[in-house]
Amino acid sequence: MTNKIAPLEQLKIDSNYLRGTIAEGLNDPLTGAISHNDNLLLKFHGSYQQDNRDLRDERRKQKLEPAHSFMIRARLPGGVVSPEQWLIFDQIAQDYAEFGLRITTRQTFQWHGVLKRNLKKLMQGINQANATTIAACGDVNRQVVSVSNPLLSQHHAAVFAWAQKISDHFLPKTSAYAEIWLDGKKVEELSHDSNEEVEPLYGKTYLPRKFKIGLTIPPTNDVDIFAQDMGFIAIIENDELIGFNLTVGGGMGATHGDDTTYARLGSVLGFVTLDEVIPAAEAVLTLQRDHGNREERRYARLKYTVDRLGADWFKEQVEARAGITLQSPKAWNFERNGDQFGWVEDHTGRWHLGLRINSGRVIDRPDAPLQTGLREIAKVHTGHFRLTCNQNLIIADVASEDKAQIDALVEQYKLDAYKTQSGIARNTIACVALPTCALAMAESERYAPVILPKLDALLDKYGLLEQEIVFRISGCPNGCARPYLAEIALVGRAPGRYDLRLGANFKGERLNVVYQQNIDEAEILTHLDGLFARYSAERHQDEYFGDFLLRAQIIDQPTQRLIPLVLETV
Ligand code: SRM
Ligand code: SF4
Repeated sequence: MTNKIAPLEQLKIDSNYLRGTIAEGLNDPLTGAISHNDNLLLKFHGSYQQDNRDLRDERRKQKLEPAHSFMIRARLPGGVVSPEQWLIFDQIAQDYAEFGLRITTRQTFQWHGVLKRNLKKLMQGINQANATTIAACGDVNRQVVSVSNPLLSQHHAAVFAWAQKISDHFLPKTSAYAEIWLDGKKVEELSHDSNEEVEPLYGKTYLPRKFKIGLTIPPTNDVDIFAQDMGFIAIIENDELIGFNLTVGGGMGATHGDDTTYARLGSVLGFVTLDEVIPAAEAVLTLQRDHGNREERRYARLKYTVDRLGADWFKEQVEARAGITLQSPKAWNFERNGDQFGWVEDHTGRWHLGLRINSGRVIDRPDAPLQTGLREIAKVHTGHFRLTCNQNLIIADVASEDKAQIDALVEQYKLDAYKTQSGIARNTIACVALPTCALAMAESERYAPVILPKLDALLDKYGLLEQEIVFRISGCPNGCARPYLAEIALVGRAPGRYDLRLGANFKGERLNVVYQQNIDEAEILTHLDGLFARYSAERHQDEYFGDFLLRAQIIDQPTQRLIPLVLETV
């Protein structure tokens, strides 16, 4: 193993706990941008510098600097938002952002297109809503996601409380955030000032790479538990939450043409009791802190650490660090990784309304003024909102007598798209991609409304319009829409060209495989036309599309790669 660390590692060391020169850069009026290094550090504060890629060429021709702006991501554990918070988030979107509010695939909000001069005001708005953006991005534990399905009653609340607790436990402690964004006002948990003690858990170099945690309650897998670095599958016995199955090493990101990078399903390490949750979680996170690859960021995620050192070794180390013995995993059964829509009543008689928000974009369009509609609902709603990992929304905790009022607003503002959408449309996720994402190779969010009607037409031909099919589009192989867990996925290669991947299962427990590489829309539709025809004619009763493709041997059994080919760091 060489001792050469990745440049970002040195930057973290030199940054004085994530300060860098961000504050100075924000005050520089000569440019709408900040420096490259500050941009890398800014991620830890929950923001990315971007530029509008639609305008790039034109501005280059005019010898102007790119149209720089910032994306800001909130940290909202479990995706829970109060009506008061909603109204503040909506107001800052109107005041400072360009593309409305965006519900992400990790059940939080992003604001895009924020100019440098407005960045601090937007951050302060989020903090006024009693939320934060710290560690929403960067090499730290990110937004902790938690099951959204409100039918899961009292266990739902208990699991959400665990999500909150885990999120708080792993929050960075540096006071840099308060200094830069809140004018030095130090919120309690960020108030350490002794240098050695600033980050007791993370230290100066934080984690080697991003780290993601999720919790869910079977039969719902709406968080895609096997895509998380660390996952907790709730185990309920005799109507009581007794603990969790612990998973480690899930992740989606890969690079086209590089087999040493790959999507991986989390491995189930064992069962932990409630007392063991925090010690076990801390053991996993610190193992990754100490053993993750800090030389080559490509291999720095926990999934590569687990594969490099072995799941058995990893399990022993978790036990040793946490001072526990992991029990054998308990049985679980998932049914779906998508959302369900419409009203459902919970065990206390309160109601929850699942609404489909296409690609999570809450914005006023001529045919559907969603942002206005949700603002009007937030003004009268007395419960809360729940963002889902499928980019959708639940208006949660509604009294029977208030349902009619919510229904009327939903209808007035065209928030009831789910009622007329096909089974595939209701189960679609598309990542942001163009114009804001710097890494996009092809369209995604803007392509979903183009391809979906064409897929609907094919499905209709074969009487499959109501069939639920998980469909996901990512503008590049980083996989922000978790495409490798979709029955049908498009992964961008170049403008208008995608890999067509097929055959994950409906419950998010199997990866799909590449069916065709680098094809255009006409080819995508031709392939799917033939496959839908066969599915319609040959499927077994209640058989999902992904399962059919595997049974009919149209695709090969996906293999879970265990050891990356080139890794010489141990
Ligand atoms: Fe992501 C990078 C958007 C969920 C894997 N992701 C990015 C960036 C920040 C691009 C960049 O680095 O410049 C994208 C910003 C686009 C924009 O304009 O907003 C971006 N990721 C998103 C969001 C907004 C997609 C969405 O449509 O909702 C999601 C925000 C989640 C959140 O609220 O925290 C989002 N990203 C995911 C997920 C899904 C998940 O976590 O469940 C994944 C796959 C799971 C995983 O992490 O393995 C994901 N994003 C990546 C990767 C690949 C990481 C890897 O291990 O290789 C990158 C690139 C990177 O980190 O270098 C990336
Ligand atoms: Fe951008 Fe790629 Fe993520 Fe889509 S999958 S948001 S294109 S990084």
